[in-house]
Amino acid sequence: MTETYPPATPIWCAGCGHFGVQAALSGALRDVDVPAEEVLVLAGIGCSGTVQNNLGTYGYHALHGRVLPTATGAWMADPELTVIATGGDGDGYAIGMGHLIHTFRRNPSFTYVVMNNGIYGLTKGQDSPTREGTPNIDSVLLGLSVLETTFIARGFARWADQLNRLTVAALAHARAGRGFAFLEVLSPCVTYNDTYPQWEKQLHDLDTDDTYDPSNRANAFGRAISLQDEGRIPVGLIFRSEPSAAAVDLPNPSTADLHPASQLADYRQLLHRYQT
Ligand SMILES: Cc1ncc(C[n+]2csc(CCOP(=O)(O)OP(=O)(O)O)c2C)c(N)n1
Ligand code: SF4
Ligand SMILES: [Mg+2]
Repeated sequence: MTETYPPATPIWCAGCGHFGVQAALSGALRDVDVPAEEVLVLAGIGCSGTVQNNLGTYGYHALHGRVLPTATGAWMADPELTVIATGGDGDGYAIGMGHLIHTFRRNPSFTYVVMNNGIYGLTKGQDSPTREGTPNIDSVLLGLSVLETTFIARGFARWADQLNRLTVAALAHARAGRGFAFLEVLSPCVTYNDTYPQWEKQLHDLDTDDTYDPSNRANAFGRAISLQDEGRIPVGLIFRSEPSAAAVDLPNPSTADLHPASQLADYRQLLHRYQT
């Protein structure tokens, strides 16, 4: 018999942007109509990382910075599972940054939602690599620069309608096997770095811009850079394409023979060297 648990109550401060991300994820899971038992939400370490307790799906709290390799393994073991990796900017863009670049490159079909608040919220507000006023990283630009990427979007925790649409679009992209759906959410920390007022002034909504074509990588890159130069932050569906023919072909352990006789023979030979 399987024991089930009700979703936990969020432990975030009142007003934390992560509530908006949780609402968008719950709404998107209802919209794509996938049963909770076919969904695995993984999370990194941080205030953001507790989101996987609250959704009523399978959950996994990964080691700090290691949510992407863990999610990649889960998706490879069962490509039918709806896999959603989540986490903070500290988890994903500092200790986990190496994994982000290689996940962009490998383009596995799962969703990654990063809650960016410019700081390490859980450990009381140290600078993360996206903190304004420090030499900071823009992971949207980084994703656009890796030619295998197929889905890049950015939302804002307070713009619920757009965030719901982007979350549904990300899940649909990954569930259709079109690759890695990367969604960064600007998700302010009201306690240590309240960026709501500042970000609201800086946002530029590409979804309502008729001149913008999200299928053109070069234009997307150019537009993101020019907006950055103007002190603006692009939000919306920034880039979406089909996987390239040169996409990395990942081995699939769920369909591979894990016990081929030749490997066993090699292994025995190896062991024998240590016995003699
Ligand atoms: C290996 C390891 N190093 C450091 C920590 C301490 N730590 C806990 S949360 C965190 C960063 C959280 O920041 P972020 O991912 O941005 O999430 P937020 O709390 O801002 O949502 C750190 C460094 C840890 N738990 N494990
Ligand atoms: S400390 Fe900041 S990130 Fe953490 S729950 Fe509170 S508002 Fe959210
Ligand atoms: Mg953070």
